[in-house]
Amino acid sequence: MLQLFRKSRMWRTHDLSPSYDVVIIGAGIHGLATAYYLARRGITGVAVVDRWYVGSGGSGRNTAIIRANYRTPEGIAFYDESVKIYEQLGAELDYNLLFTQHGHLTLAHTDTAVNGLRVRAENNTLLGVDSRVIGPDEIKRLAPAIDISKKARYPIQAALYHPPGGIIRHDAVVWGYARAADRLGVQIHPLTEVQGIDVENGAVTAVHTNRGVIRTGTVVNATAGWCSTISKMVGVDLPIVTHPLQALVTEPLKPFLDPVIVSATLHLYINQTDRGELVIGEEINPYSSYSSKSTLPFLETAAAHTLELFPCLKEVRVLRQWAGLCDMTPDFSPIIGMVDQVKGYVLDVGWGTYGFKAGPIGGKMTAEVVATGKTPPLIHPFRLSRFRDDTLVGEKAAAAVSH
Ligand code: PYC
Repeated sequence: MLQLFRKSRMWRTHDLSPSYDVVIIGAGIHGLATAYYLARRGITGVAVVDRWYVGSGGSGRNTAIIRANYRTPEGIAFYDESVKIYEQLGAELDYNLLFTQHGHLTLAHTDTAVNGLRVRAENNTLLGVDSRVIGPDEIKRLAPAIDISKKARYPIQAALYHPPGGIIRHDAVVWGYARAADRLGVQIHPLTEVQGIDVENGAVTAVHTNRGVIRTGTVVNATAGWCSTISKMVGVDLPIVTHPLQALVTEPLKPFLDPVIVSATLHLYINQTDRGELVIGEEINPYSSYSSKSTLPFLETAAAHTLELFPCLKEVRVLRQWAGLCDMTPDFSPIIGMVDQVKGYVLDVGWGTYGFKAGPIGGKMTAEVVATGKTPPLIHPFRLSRFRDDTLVGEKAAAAVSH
């Protein structure tokens, strides 16, 4: 009986202890993955706190696209490691993550866009990531429903084909990490809002929450949307502007679309889940805001752009829309690692529109930083001080959205 109970539960609830070795703020994929990889290293005095429920932020509000076909060598190497972890994560967490690698197509509708895809294909190939430029006939073979006719407003000229790309069930990834971290001894505390962080003599000493004060020497900021607010609590300013990103899901259809389709010209991305629904997204809202309300203008443009690529979908009904918050950095790359100003304060933030695909490697690297006090070479390019050193990692143009 006890065995049945233990198997069916996801994670336990706990009273808040007065102290932990590590406090991770944010129970999304990055925070939970960090906790899991810390626990795998034997560091279990870990609390993950979140102002709301597990996966309530960006982790539950994205389009769950997994890929490594980035533009910069730093980005390609980093996201490729994440894809490799995703490939065996379901087995490792013993959880069905519905990960399908049916390929990813970034469409180009102009000569300039084709040139951009060629650069990405070259960089990807040099770093061992499977990615190549293909023409309209091959695009049609991979996605038979797509309109490749010359009559289109923006006829499709080519695509970057990335066979390992795909989609995953985002909630399952979050729950899988949470359950595995819990089983290794991590405490997960939803409804625990951080209200202040004490810094004494240049080092973190305590976290104030609505449920009490926690003494700790290490705080990981793994939040999205609120990362600047949390960072201000320790006096560290982040070069981040927060924008909403909207998406929608349609009624389920019979399987007709294998690869993820992305169009930078139309600022559109579309994929079909294993449940048959189409998940469709557009560009970030063009203004900074903390609103997670979805809007009619988004629905109108997303529907119009979808029909430009897939006229056959004109009768399909939309089930729901949502919005998430994206923390955009000036170079469209994340900020990970320790900061010079405050000892014991670690960042895993600035994930813009690309945080979910990076969750496993982001968490693994953040755990390594916390456990060793050293910066692994893979994330050295993404340190906060790059904005001071002028060594930015420009990833804009690596997606259909601000990236
Ligand atoms: O980078 O693949 C991506 C992406 C899709 C939606 C937002 N970002």
